[in-house]
Amino acid sequence: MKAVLNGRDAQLIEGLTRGQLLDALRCMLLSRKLDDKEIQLKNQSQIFFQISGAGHEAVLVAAGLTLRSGYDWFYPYYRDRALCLQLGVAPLEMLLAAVGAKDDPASGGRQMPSHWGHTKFNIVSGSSPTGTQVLQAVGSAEAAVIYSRVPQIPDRESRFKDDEITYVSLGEGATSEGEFWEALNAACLKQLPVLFLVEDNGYAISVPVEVQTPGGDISRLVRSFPGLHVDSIDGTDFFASLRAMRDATAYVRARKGPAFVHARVIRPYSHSLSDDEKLYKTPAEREAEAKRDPILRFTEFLKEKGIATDEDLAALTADVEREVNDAALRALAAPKPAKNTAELWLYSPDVDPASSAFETPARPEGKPDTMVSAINRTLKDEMARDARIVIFGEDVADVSRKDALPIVSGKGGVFKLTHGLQRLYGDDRVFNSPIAEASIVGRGVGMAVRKLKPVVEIQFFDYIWPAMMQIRDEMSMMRYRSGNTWSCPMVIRVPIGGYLRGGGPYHSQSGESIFAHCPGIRIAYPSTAIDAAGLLRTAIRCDDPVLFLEHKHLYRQTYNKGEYPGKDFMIPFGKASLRREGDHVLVITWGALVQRSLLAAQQAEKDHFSVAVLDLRTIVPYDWEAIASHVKRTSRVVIAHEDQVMCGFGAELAARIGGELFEHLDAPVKRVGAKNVPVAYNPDLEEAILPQSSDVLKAIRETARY
Ligand SMILES: Cc1ncc(C[n+]2csc(CCOP(=O)(O)OP(=O)(O)O)c2C)c(N)n1
Repeated sequence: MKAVLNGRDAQLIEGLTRGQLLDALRCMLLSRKLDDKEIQLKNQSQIFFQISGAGHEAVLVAAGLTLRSGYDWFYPYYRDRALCLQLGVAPLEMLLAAVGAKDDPASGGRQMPSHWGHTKFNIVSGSSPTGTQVLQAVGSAEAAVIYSRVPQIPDRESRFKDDEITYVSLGEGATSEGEFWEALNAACLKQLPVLFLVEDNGYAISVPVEVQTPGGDISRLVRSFPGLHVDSIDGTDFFASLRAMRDATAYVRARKGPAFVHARVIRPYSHSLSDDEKLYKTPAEREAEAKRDPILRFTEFLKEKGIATDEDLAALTADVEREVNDAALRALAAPKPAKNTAELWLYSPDVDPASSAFETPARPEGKPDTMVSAINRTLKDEMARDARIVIFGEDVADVSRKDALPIVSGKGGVFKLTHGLQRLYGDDRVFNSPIAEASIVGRGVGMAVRKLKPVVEIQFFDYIWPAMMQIRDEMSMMRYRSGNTWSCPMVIRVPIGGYLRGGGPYHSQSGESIFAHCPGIRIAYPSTAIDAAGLLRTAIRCDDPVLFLEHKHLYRQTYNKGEYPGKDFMIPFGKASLRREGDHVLVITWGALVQRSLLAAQQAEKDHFSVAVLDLRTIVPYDWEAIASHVKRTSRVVIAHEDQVMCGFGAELAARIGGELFEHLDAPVKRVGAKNVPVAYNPDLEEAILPQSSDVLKAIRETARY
């Protein structure tokens, strides 16, 4: 701000100087002109997608003026071009995204334009599902609180600010997503420093707000959330927006709780260039909308107040057009990503969990103990080593009501895997979450982006599905879609599988192949206590998202017990373990089928068939080298897993063995797995549905005799 203001320069409006007001207008114009330029380029087939921020500019510039770039954290919606400009993203950078350029800072040509991302300004990579960003923003806000409360984290000062805010925006349509409500729930439960901005342009593609929201007013619905600051404004009015943003940010910065601003805006252009709004909006409606155009309103205001003349405005517009045209020319000439880079950055390029760095010797201690004990001890030791590790999920804490902690022994998970961790490490690092699986994973993603190390628990594999969007579209893709600028290394521990005699369809499910089909996730599936310890430590110390599958039936068996292998023991991913030597048939297996295959192999020996049993231990990556070398030796293969045969992971292995090792085979590859039905409750039915040792034995015999 100028020290001495003269004449019209002296007029301060809402605390803004003439120069600041003209800058605000410039940003709005720049945003609109960039949209117009992209529309032109799309019509010329020079770019491949366009979605505009038109009509949203006033509230977004107001947000940008209020929030702090590179200090606060941002999860912007795809309409937030004006905000991102205000935060410092250059027009050229936006157009680099539009042309899919190699140097597009948001994604390196991997994600559609207007899916913002910029590490310099704390703008976290955006995806396309409407609503997933909201839970991640809550996780980001939660990370700030955790950093502030856990002094043991060595570099925490550089990772958070005491009064920072995480901003997240979404459309009114996206508030219909369940994840939005899970996010509000979590934010209000913990009074987190998050600012929700709903940009309500009245339509979600062609669906009007009254079909999304009962009563057509989202702010009315959220007013009863305790501690939530709620404001409802005309988001086409720059000054109303500025006041609302200032109030909301002051509330959040003062750590009074989360804030919610509902801004009614317009959408003067169609939803995207793939849409034609004339098909569902009447001409009268479109005309009424045009009259509320925020740029028009702001310009009129500046003229009325004598802040800008027509000449000033013409000069400003010409200047913006020049900037946009120059940027477009440069973007069109920018290098594109080379085709041979298409597979880069699925995983960390720096830390390879399959490498020898993760092969450390066991230093066994104590008596042989169960898989439960091995996992619990590994978590304990890892939490002591790395204060960034946070554990949350349903029932994972010892006790949420802290007063009871000295009196009761604590829950620590329905299978007791996390027992005692809260007592040791406190409830900032180990805590219960609401029953909301998307929330568990989505918040984990937000925390991992902020460089905490979430090790979350989904209580049963059967209930992982609400989190599927966060797993498949977010956790697995964060690194890839952002061109390796953002990542979310975290661990999801999940009890899986059946053989419970009474588990029924909803406590017995398998389904690792579904997740193996999501590029970007590692999957571990140990069958012994020692492997569980070694693989879990690798999962925690590596730099990728890991799905860690723990078989419930294997938790407390005696046959897979082991001595705790020490606090630095790791097993690299993608290294199978040969559980039994054999020359005639190879059984490839994992999880609960390892023991069943070993029993079958013992039986087969009575028929003089020598059977090798190979435990894969990790599904992604899997040990192709070991498979190939044993197949070449035995020439006969059985693949045995608990999951259904139909589309089970065995299908992938069988196809690859058939495709790449055909000349080494003396028999067709046989698969053993569950029948293609859910796992029924009645133990006899369960036995008939899940693969048994006798099924593996039959397959071994048929393969050996083929
Ligand atoms: C989970 C999900 N479902 C559907 C879509 C397809 N889709 C993209 S934008 C959109 C409408 C979103 O409306 P709203 O949140 O009101 O934002 P607006 O586009 O109006 O700004 C839909 C249905 C999507 N991207 N994600």
